[in-house]
Amino acid sequence: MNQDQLHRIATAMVQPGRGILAADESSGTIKKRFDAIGVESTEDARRDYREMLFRSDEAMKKNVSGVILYDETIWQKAKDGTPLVKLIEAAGSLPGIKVDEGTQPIVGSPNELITVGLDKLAGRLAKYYEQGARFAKWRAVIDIGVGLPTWTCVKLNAHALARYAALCQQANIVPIVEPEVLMDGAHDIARCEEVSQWVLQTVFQELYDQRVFLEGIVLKPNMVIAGKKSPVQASVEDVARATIRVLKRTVPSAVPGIAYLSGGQSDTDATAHLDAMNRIGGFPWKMTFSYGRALQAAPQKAWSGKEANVPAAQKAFSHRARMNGLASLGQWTAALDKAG
Ligand code: 5MM
Repeated sequence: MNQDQLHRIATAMVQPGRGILAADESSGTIKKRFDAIGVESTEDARRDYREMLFRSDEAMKKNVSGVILYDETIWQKAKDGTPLVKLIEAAGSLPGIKVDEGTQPIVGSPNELITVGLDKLAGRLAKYYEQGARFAKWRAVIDIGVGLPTWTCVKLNAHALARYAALCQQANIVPIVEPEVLMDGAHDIARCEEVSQWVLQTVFQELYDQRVFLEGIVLKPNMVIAGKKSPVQASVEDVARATIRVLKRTVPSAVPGIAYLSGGQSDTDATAHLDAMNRIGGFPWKMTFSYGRALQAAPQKAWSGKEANVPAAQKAFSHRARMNGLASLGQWTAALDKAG
């Protein structure tokens, strides 16, 4: 393991003003996104769409530190034959790869999910490194509900995340550790805070037990937020304060940075929350974005599968990337966002 390299890459991923584009939708998820804009999800359409994003010079050069790819994309070539990975590198951004293989019901707690993909992971990581991947991502999904999550779910997922992280570092790949507490339920912000704290504390205990080099990871957590169906939604400041409080209680300061998922928040909510946290400040890590939906919803709509719409889609993507870049510095304003 090259600890210097791992630390350098992890630090570059969370450098000020930049964050991560999560473009690692698996085939089922990208089909859902394309269905919403009336585009058939063929291999070529997925390539055209992602090529459009990676050729968005302004966003990629100024605000995107890294891109999380799906297995299909890391081997794909642009229309002119350039590997998509090379487009990302040429923009000064780092290619990364989602290495989990989705989820399965937990034996003994079938309403909860365990993320799978550890078998043969070491071999896959070596191939991804050769192809240019310098970081990876593994997402654990934790649902809040009546009697959920169970300790079984929290413990199993934390163990798998740490095992994945250790294998990544052995391959000189920075692991993004993503334990996502879902915002799908009707729970209030206090319940999300309680569960997020439990999950993060368990994840860091497992990382410690498995001797993961903390200076060479990036944490990708949910923000502490009320469930979508909760009648009581917290203010931007309450979300920011609760999220910082939980992270301060659970995340060692050796970790270089935190790159949040957006989790189904609106584009501007995700930006406003990140901005509010960075305005509060007083924490030891960089805080930035690793958004999928909150970066891509606008460009997807603008693109709608038409070549003629590429400039408009790139403009929409660059705008969201710039707004989130500002939020990572605590310099975003709603007025700037509206001005487009
Ligand atoms: C882009 O979405 C990612 C892939 O999800 P699937 O494996 O279900 O296709 C997802 O893991 C993503 O990286 C994170 O959840 C963050 O994305 P959001 O949309 O929550 O910001």
